[in-house]
Amino acid sequence: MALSQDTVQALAQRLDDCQQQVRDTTKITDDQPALDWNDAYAIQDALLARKLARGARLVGFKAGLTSRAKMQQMGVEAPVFGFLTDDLALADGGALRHAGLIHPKVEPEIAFVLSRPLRGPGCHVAAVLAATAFVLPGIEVIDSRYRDFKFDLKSVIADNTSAAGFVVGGTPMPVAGLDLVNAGVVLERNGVPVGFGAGAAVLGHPAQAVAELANHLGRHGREIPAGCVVLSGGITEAVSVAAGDSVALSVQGLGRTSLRLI
Ligand code: 0L1
Ligand code: MG
Repeated sequence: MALSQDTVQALAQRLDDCQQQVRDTTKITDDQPALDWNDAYAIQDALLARKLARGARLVGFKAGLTSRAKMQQMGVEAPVFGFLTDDLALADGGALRHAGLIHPKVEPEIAFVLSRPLRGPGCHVAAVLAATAFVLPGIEVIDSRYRDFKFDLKSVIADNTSAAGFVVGGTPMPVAGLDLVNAGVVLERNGVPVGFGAGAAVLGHPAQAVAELANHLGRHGREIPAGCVVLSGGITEAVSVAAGDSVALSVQGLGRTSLRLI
């Protein structure tokens, strides 16, 4: 690691304050160009520790930047991983205050819920499918704390990969018999389709993103616990949303979920 513990804590506080006070900041690598990958995840861990200390519960994980569309949109080339706490979870059809967010966007995703823990290294698609209780449609709300969504990979990892909210719904389905590669996905904003894709957009198979998450956590001696929700990554580019918008996601074979911005 290149940063001291004090600097890691100070950067976590800066990002946490931005989220709580609904204001943006410049990317942290501008001030800390030596920041390395371990520092980036250490800042994310410190952010999680701050939230847990306030009473939040860890309920899942997310993979981000897992599709070519997202990688091109953000000008990066590798997936990133973050955490989901209970304060980010919305009820299906639920409402999120736009004024509590900086510049939110939504992403259509396939969510996995595990029946048993998964631990890397060596995790692969078949192991993920064998450990999956069910999959269901998920809409992720992202809200980078960085000005104009301008960041590099290390800065976005520190910022918990822009996580700001999520909803899952539809029909939870066991994976046996499902074709998650060819499953069609339609994202609607105010009833108008704004994003189309298929599961294959996520690393060829959305379970691949879950396997890479398990391998990432495994490198740090951790696992994905049973019962956790895992968002496998945006299938299309992220779509900006404004107050008053409603967003719905349909995934072939898995039904529909939605949220509103108020
Ligand atoms: O979930 C995601 O793909 C977001 C990863 C972070 C980059 C972004 O803010 O779009
Ligand atoms: Mg996402």
